[in-house]
Amino acid sequence: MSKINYNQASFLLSAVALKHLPEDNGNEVAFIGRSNAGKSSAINTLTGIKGLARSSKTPGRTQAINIFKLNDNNRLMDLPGYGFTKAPLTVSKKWMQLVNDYLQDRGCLKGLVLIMDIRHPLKEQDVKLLDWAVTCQLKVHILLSKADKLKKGPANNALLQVKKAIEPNKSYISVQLFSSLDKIGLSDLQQQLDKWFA
Ligand SMILES: Nc1nc2c(ncn2[C@@H]2O[C@H](COP(=O)(O)OP(=O)(O)OP(=O)(O)O)[C@@H](O)[C@H]2O)c(=O)[nH]1
Ligand SMILES: [Mg+2]
Repeated sequence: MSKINYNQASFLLSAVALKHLPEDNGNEVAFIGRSNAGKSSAINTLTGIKGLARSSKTPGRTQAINIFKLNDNNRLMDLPGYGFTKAPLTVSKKWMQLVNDYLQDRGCLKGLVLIMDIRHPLKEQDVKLLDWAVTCQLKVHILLSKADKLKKGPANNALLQVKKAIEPNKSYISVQLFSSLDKIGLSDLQQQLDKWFA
């Protein structure tokens, strides 16, 4: 059983600038990853609230930091799809700058949930983010999303590949299968977040 009632989540606010964020206290967990990877869908599945975070077939739909309150202390952050250009966390667009600033400055950020489409894991941008997180000693829990798109064998193979890749940094990085459609891995995700919010 999960300690936090994720189904009591509610929309708090949408921030397009750091000054719009709530005070930097309590705990935040941020969902990050490439556009269309399934971040907003994962938040909807985690909370069991359809349409809480807006999901879309159009990549780049989430262009602000959308914040969901779990209770007075704990928040979920839906970050804009990462555009990751050449430099690790240097991006041209204003809203990507927002993500960078958020990641660098946020004291109450307890961990990142990195969402990667299981069919396209560990793209250059994801690897850069992971390297950066390890350098900062920030914990990352990876969801290999849309696991329903693969049969069991290939899905477990993909999981094994990613496990191998993160092995040297396993004190900071963990990984699991996930599907917002089939709810694969939902309780594992809740348990991970319970730890970060504890
Ligand atoms: N089959 C399947 N489709 C999924 C799953 N999760 C998300 N999708 C679909 O993938 C598309 C993108 O999902 P979103 O949750 O909007 O992705 P996002 O990462 O929030 O995208 P941006 O906000 O644009 O960065 C939508 O069409 C979803 O319905 C899943 O577990 N299985
Ligand atoms: Mg989204």
